[in-house]
Amino acid sequence: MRLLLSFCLFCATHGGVVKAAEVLRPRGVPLSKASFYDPTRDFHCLDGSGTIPFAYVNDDYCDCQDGSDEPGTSACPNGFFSCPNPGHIPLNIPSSRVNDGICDCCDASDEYASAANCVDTCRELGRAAREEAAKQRQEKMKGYELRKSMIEEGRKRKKEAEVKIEELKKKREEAEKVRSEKEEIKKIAEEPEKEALEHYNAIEAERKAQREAEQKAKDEAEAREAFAHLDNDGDGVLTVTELQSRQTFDTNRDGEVSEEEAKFYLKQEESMDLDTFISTGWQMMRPVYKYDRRMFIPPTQAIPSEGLEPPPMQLEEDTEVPGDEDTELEHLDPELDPEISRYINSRANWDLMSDEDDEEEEEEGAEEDFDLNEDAEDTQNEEEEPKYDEETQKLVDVANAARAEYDEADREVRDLVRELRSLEETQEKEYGPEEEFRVLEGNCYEYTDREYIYRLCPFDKAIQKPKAGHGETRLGQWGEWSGPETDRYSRMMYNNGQACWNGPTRSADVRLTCGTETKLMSVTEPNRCEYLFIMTTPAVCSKPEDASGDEGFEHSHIEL
Ligand code: MAN
Repeated sequence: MRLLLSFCLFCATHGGVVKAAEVLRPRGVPLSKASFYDPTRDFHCLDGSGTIPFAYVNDDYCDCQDGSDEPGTSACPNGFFSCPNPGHIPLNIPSSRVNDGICDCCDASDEYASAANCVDTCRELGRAAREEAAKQRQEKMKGYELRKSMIEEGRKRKKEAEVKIEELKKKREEAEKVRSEKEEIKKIAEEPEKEALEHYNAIEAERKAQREAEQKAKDEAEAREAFAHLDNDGDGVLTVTELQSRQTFDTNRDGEVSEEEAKFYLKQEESMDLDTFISTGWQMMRPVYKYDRRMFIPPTQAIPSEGLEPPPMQLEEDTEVPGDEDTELEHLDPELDPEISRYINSRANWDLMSDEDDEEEEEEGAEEDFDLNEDAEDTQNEEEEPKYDEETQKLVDVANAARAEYDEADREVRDLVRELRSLEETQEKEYGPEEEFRVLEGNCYEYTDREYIYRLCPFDKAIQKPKAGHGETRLGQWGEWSGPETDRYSRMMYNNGQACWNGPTRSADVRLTCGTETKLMSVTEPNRCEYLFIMTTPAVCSKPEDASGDEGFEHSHIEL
């Protein structure tokens, strides 16, 4: 049985189409192994497990451990059958599929003894495959051509940047020179200015001290006068009773000055002597006293806030206080004088604090808080504003102009330094072995999935943005080329992105494949906060291999 089958198989194939250039081999043997099957010699199992007469090859009995003696039958469970597939690409299938009733080979060679009625479709399939391969080859070629122009453009930009750097360095040098000159001019202008200001400030300080002394004397005289006015019995001491005799101190406007109201102004004491009155008491009483005497003068000194309570409410303009002959109300019309107007408002505010029923006044006063300290500061600021004499002003103006020119020159240098640094940083980046990736810098590419918009700006950053809502998540900054040693420029790594909650900082791995367009094809997140970008770009297209070998399939494989 074994011999017969072997012989018949040999005979059957031997009768097939044979051409001079074709290699004869038993059924199921791939071209690459044809030389091991020589019908004139014994067959050596390919794994060295034994030697058998050649007639045992394809006799439907498994002799070799690796199944190499039965390439054309299903006798060995671990063997392989090679479909010659003339007109298309040869294919290896497990030998268990031989004659199993299913067409695996397009040339129907795997079903030579079954009832499957397989039809040879290799020529059509081969044609379609060749057409597809040609198309892909063309695309690759186009990509390769584009890559060449990217290289050209990249090299051009590199040169331009080099030239620009040289230019900027020169400009920076010149700008630094100008800045030094301006600095010198500034120093020269500031010298006399400094001297003049020192001198001027000394005079000013002296004048100010004099003014203050005069003001102090004036205030004191005013305080003495008021004290004399309030000290009914002229005994040199203000008492509760004396203050109670003045409507001025009727804080709650109930028609009389209570002991409590009077004591407020006496700092909770029974009486106050002239010295205490001058140093502190007058400051408290002055606003109400002045107002009621219609001699409002805006306060110039801060009143200690400690114990400051609402002053009296008596606002009627026609209130007559005995001895109020010296009225100056005419030039203190609240309509015309903002200070007095503010003071009146403040009175209204104090009214509010002591009389919550008075709603009308509440509205008026709520807008503004009267702050005597603030007032005092305002006055001080006004006083401090330097106004120079003509000579000093001239020197200040010259120095200001010199300072402005120096600042301008300094800004110029700093701008140039910044521009230079950014260009030099660019030059330090690696744009591929032939500068082919340089043109990608400055562009950004987007990919949108169900939830996010991803943006990749090569050599800069990778970003994730939710489609709904706003705010961006930084997935990474340009890091390095990270492809394998043999293909380093096939992967880019962007790292140090935003920290992932309870995880690592985000990072993006960008895989580059050949395409006629630079385009993001997909973005996924295979591990939490680790993103995988697939991008096509002509920059990685290599020259397609010669396609002439494609036609060779048709006559490459003939069975024995
Ligand atoms: C955001 C996005 C996601 C990421 C989670 C991690 O929702 O950046 O891609 O997986 O944060 O918490």
